[in-house]
Amino acid sequence: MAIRPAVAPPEATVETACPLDCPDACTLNVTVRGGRITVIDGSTVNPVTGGYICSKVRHFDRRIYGEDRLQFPAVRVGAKGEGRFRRVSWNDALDTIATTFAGIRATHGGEAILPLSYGGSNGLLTQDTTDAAFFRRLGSARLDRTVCAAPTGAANMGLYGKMPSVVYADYEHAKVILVWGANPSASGIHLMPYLKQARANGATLVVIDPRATTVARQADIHLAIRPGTDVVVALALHRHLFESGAADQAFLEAHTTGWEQLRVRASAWTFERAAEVSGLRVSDLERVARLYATASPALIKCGWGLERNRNGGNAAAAVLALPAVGGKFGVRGGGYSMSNSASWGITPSWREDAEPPTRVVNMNRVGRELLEPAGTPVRGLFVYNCNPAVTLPDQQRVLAGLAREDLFTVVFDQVLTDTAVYADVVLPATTFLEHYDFARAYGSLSMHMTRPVIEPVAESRPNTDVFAELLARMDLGRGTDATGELEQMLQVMAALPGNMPAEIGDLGHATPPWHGRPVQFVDVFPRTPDGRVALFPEHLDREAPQGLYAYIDDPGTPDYPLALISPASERTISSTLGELERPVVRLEMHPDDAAARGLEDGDDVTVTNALGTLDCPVKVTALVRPGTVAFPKGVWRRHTGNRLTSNALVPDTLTDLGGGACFNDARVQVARASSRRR
Ligand SMILES: Nc1nc2c(c(=O)[nH]1)N[C@H]1C(S)=C(S)[C@@H](COP(=O)(O)OP(=O)(O)OC[C@H]3O[C@@H](n4cnc5c(=O)[nH]c(N)nc54)[C@H](O)[C@@H]3O)O[C@H]1N2
Ligand SMILES: Nc1nc2c(c(=O)[nH]1)N[C@H]1C(S)=C(S)[C@@H](COP(=O)(O)OP(=O)(O)OC[C@H]3O[C@@H](n4cnc5c(=O)[nH]c(N)nc54)[C@H](O)[C@@H]3O)O[C@H]1N2
Ligand code: SF4
Ligand SMILES: [Mo]
Repeated sequence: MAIRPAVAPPEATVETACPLDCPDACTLNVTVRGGRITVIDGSTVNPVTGGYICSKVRHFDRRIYGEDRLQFPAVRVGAKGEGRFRRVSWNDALDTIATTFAGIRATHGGEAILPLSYGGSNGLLTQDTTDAAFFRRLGSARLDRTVCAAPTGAANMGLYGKMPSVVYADYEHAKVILVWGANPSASGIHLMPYLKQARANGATLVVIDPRATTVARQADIHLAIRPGTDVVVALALHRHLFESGAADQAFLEAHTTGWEQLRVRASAWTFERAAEVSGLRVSDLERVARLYATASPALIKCGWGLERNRNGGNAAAAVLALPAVGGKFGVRGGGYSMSNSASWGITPSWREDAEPPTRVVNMNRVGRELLEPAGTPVRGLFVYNCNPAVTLPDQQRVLAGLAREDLFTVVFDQVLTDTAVYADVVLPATTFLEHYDFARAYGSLSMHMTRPVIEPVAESRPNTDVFAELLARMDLGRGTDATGELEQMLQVMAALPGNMPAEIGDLGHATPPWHGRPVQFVDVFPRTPDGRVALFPEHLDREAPQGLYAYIDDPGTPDYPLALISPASERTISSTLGELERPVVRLEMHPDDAAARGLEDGDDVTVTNALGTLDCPVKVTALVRPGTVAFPKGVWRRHTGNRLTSNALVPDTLTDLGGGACFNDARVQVARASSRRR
C-alpha cells in the first residue's frame, strides 16, 4: 500500500481533510509559506464540502500558533490547578509517567489508573489504536465513553443494529423532512444546501427544537418543544399512525417484531396529552402527524439534542421507530438519518488485545468517581483527547477531583486546557495539520486521509508515537506492535473494507460501500440478530427505569423552574478552539421570562441551582422558548464571570438508556447579579 507523503516543503498547497468531531469530514486545501500555514480552505474533492468550510477550521492556525499552544513537556511546580509548570525533556516526562504508573500498579493494582478520553480530533488513528493497547495491557480501569451519542446509539443499536442511514445527497428526494433535535445550521453546516434543495423540490421541512435556530427559521413548521419531552410527541405520532390506519401493517408483519407492544405504549398519548406535556399546540401536532403519515419519501434526521436528558434514550427509540411503523423505508430519501460512524463495518484488527475484566467507569460520573469512589480509588489519571474540566457534568465535582493532591494526573493535549492546568505532567500533542489520521464522515459516508502539512510545532508529538513509547518504557511492547505513526496508519488502512485501502493510499479518499448512498431496505438492512426491526427490545425495556417508551416527568421545581440547555455553537467543536477570544458569552432567555424577573437585555445575571452557579450577561430573545434558557456548550472557564460554565449546573444523573449525560436536565433560577461579584 502506498501512503501519500507528508508534504512539508516550505511552499505548497496541500490536499488534506478535517477529522474533527463534526459530521461533515471536509476536504481541505492548505497553503504553506515558509513552513507556516497561511490559508486553510475547503476543496471540492468531497462533494459535500463543495469548496467551503466553517470559520472554525478556516482559522485553525490561530490554535496551532496561538499563545495557549503546548510546546514542550512540563511538570507541575505550583499548587494543583494553578497552572505553573517547569519544562522537561520528553525523556524525563515519559520516565516520570512510567515510573509513577508502575508504582501505582504495584501497590494498588492497574485499576487504580483511569484513562480519560473522548473524541479528541475524532480520527481513526488518534483514538483506540496504540493508546488502547497501552491501557489494556496495563490493566487499567475501563472508561465507558458515554458523554455523547450513548442514548441515541443504544436506541439505534437496539432497534436496527445500527443500520447505515440516509446520507446528505439523498435528502433532495424527500417530500417531508423532520429535523428532530439537531441544529445543522451550526453543527453540520454542509447539510444546509441539501435541505434548501429539498425544499426547492417541494419538500416540507419540519424542525423540532426548543430554539428557533437558523434551520428552524427556514422551516415550514417549527415545533418549539419543551426540552426532554420528545418521546411523548413521537408516541403521539405513532398513535396517529396506528389509529388512522396509516401504519404499514404489511411491513410491520414482514420486517419487524414488537410493534404490538409499541402500539400499547403509544395508545395513551393523544394529541391533547402530548401537547400538554410538550408545550406544543394540538393543531401543530395533528398537522405534523398527518403530513408524516401521508408523505413519501419521508425522512427523519435524528440529532443529539433530544438525547441529552432523562428521557433521551426513549425519545430516540420512539423517533427511530417512526419510519418502520409508517412504512417509510425502501425508497431513496425515505427512512432515517443519524450517525453513520458505525456503518462501515470496519473490523479493528489492530485492536488485538482483549479488554481486561477491570471495572468500568462511566465518564459522566468522573467527578464522583474521583471524590467518592465506588471501587478501587483512582490514583493515576491519564487525560487525552478530552477536556473534562469543561465538558463533563457536575463541573465542580470534576474540578474538586482534579484538585486532589494525591491524584497523579497526566494531560496530553494541544493547548493548555482548563483540564491541563491541573496536571502533574503535561504532554504536547500535534494537531491534524501536523500528523496523519483518517477523517470519517458520520453525516454522509466518506473517508479521507488527513496528513501533515507542516512539521510538528515545537516538541509536540502524535498520540500513536507517545503511546508506543510508553508501551516500550513499561515493558508492555510486543514484537507484532506497530512501532510508530506510519506503521499504525498502515494497519488501520488495511482494515478498511473493499478497495478502500489501495484507493485511500493513492488518492487520499476512497469509494465507500454502496457508493456512499445506501437506500434503507434496498441496499442495507437491520443488523439485528433476526434481521428485523426490533420495535420492542426486551433488554431496553429492562434497562429504562420506567420501561421502554415511558416518559419521566420534568425535574423542574418551584425554586428551579427554568430548563437550562447547552447546545453546540458556531465558535467551537465541543470545547476545542474555546481558548480563542470570543464576544462575551450570554445566556439566552425569552422576553416573558426576563420580564417576570425584571431583567433587561445585557444585564449581568447569576444562574443558580443546588449544584452551582454561572455568572454571565443575559441576552433577551424570543428565539428561545419560554421556560427554557440556553448557554453554549464548550465554553472555557475564562469566558464566564465566575470561572464556571453551564456544566456546573448539570447533574451527573444518567439517561434512561445507554448511561448518557443529562446536559439539558439542568433546572435553574436566574436573577440579576448582585454587585458584589465583579
Ligand atoms: N459548530 C459545531 N459543530 C459541532 C459541534 C460543536 O460543538 N460545534 N459538536 C459536534 C458534536 S460533538 C456533536 S455530538 C454534534 C451535535 O449536534 P446536534 O445534534 O445539532 O446537537 P446539539 O447542538 O446538542 O443539539 C441540537 C439542537 O437540539 C436542541 N435541543 C435541546 N434539547 C432538546 C430537546 O429536548 N428536544 C429537542 N427536540 N431538541 C432539543 C438544541 O436547542 C439544539 O438546537 O455536533 C457536532 N458538530
Ligand atoms: N454542557 C454541555 N456539555 C457537553 C455537551 C453538551 O451538549 N452540553 N456535549 C458533549 C459532547 S456532544 C461531546 S462529544 C463532549 C466532548 O467533550 P471532549 O471529549 O472533552 O471534547 P473537546 O472539548 O473537543 O476536547 C477534546 C480535546 O482533545 C484535544 N485533542 C484533539 N486532538 C488530539 C490529539 O490528536 N491528541 C491529543 N492528545 N489531544 C487531542 C483537543 O485539543 C481538546 O482539548 O462534550 C460534551 N459536553
Ligand atoms: S469542522 Fe466540520 S464544517 Fe468545519 S471544516 Fe471540519 S468537517 Fe468541515
Ligand atoms: Mo458529541
